[in-house]
Amino acid sequence: MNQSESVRRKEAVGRLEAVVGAIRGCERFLVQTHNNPDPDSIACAMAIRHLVRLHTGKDAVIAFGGVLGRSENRAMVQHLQVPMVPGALIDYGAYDFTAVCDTQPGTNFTSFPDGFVPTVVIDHHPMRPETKRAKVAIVEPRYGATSSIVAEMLLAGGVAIPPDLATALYYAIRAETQDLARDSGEIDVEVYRALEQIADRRAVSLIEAGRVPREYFAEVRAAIDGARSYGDVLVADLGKVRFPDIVAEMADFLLRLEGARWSCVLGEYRSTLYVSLRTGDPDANAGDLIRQVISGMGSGGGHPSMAGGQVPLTGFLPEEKAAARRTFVEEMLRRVGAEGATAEPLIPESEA
Ligand SMILES: [Mn+2]
Repeated sequence: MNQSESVRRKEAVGRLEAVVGAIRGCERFLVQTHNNPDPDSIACAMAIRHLVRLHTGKDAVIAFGGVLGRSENRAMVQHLQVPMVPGALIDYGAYDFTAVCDTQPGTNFTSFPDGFVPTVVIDHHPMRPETKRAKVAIVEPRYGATSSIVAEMLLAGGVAIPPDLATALYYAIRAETQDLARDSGEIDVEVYRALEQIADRRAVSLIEAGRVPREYFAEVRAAIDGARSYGDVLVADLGKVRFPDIVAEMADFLLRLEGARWSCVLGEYRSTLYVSLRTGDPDANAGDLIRQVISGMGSGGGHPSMAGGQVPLTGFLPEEKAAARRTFVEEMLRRVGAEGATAEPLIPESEA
């Protein structure tokens, strides 16, 4: 082990001790994912729940906001038997320990009541001022996944990782970083390799092959039919969607187009406009870009190559909703230098 490795290991053990210290002496435990939870958020919540059980013998409730939409995520929860409770059913005042995973307070991206201060925050997005009020704040934007942060803590502290938890963390890092290809670093690779030894690879393949309903294909078609290229920027508005995660999924899908530098997908779900940005440009920063574009409209953030945001549309007339969508797209195109480019359908009429 070289010097920087041993420093890192000490830091990871320190984080573990801080979380365990916060757990000790508490009675009622709640772990919160972000809204419309993804594998990274779910796996991190499972890890905290595991630590709670290990140190107190008690069970922690895992709460989530929004919907568990994407088929892979539903398959993950089903195969790994993760008990998840809708945030609307939670009395947040009834817990003396709360942890939030893969997001931070003040993001509008959890089912926490306004101004709620969790005991522990674990996240890999840029630090937010509200997070400083938490007793334990572990915010490490250098990590490709929040699951890498917790997995490193468990591994460094010699905590045995049961196969279901290892599978969840492994799958989470895999999904979040597109198999270590996106926004990931040395530590992600290291913990991924370690988890690979314990994870149930068959369960991973079952999760990845999660079945989708017929409507899913209609949404894929809407993305393809609606996609317009503005030079090397691809934009698709899905209109109303069955669940919000499809917006991010289609942004990944469309970025596969040869020569595309950016993809941007919009979709409306329950009076909220969801937007996702992806880029393959190593000099660009999708997270910074979305924050600039969405400021004054809603909230958003993310990582160098992937980012997302929400714009509340409650009470908007149809034309006001259309104007919000247009403003977002125009401002985004302007900031990536594609203003004035003519819109071309992804598939020309003659081939459709
Ligand atoms: Mn994440």
